[in-house]
Amino acid sequence: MSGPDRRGWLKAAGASLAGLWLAGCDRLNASPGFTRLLSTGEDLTRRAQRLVTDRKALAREFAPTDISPDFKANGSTDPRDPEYLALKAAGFEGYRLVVDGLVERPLSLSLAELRALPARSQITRHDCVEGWSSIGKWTGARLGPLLDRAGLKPQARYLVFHCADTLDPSAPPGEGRYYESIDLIDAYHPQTILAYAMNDAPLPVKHGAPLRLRVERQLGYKHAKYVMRVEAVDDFARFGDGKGGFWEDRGYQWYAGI
Ligand SMILES: Nc1nc2c(c(=O)[nH]1)N[C@H]1C(S)=C(S)[C@@H](COP(=O)(O)O)O[C@H]1N2
Ligand SMILES: [Mo]
Repeated sequence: MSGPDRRGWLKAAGASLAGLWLAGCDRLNASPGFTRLLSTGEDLTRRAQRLVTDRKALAREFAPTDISPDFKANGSTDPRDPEYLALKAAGFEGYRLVVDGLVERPLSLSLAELRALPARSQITRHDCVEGWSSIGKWTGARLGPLLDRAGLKPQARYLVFHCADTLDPSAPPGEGRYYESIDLIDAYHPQTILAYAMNDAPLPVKHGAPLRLRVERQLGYKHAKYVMRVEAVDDFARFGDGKGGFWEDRGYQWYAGI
């Protein structure tokens, strides 16, 4: 806002609105200060609303004909961790998604139970920080209703996704596992799902079988594959190096909005 404009606004704002009201609508409308007051108020409201609603806007969705014939796989594509190999060998029969931490009712869900939850399908573009993009169709359980089933405690602020794969082989045994975290705005975004299907087929191993996160308003590294456990926390400082994710601990931004 320029200097004179700002002074005009302050003057108008300082004037008694009751007095202006009594002066009559015609004169009000004719008053440049009042018109300015209204439009400035509108500007501010619009800008404040954008700050809130931008995080809630939907990611673009595409048509079936846009689906990439060869969706690239990245990072871990064939985990060698023994627990994962055992689950895979049994066709993920024994797989359970654990939902715990700051929840009223911890959950342990089979794939059949996950498939029975409120679901969503979407055709979206995956953007990797490395500069490539692919379009795919994802189907999965909506994270919001799943969290409601577990009942988040009031202190819960983030969700930490614990994955089955070790991506950093140089890390000490038991460390170097992939993990990620998101806040509750993204958790309750309508396109945030735990996907068990890709392009109308069960999720392939290279894309995160049996379950991976889709958090469509953020870059690829936020989309945790091989998700074993969702933990509700008040703070993610105690995980890994404390930055909220495998790649965040190695310098990437925690919030990777697109
Ligand atoms: N568990 C796990 N999740 C992961 C990764 C990983 O290595 N391990 N790589 C991330 C990165 S950088 C990208 S771009 C996407 C790749 O998903 P895709 O293999 O389905 O393309 O997964 C993300 N999630
Ligand atoms: Mo990525």
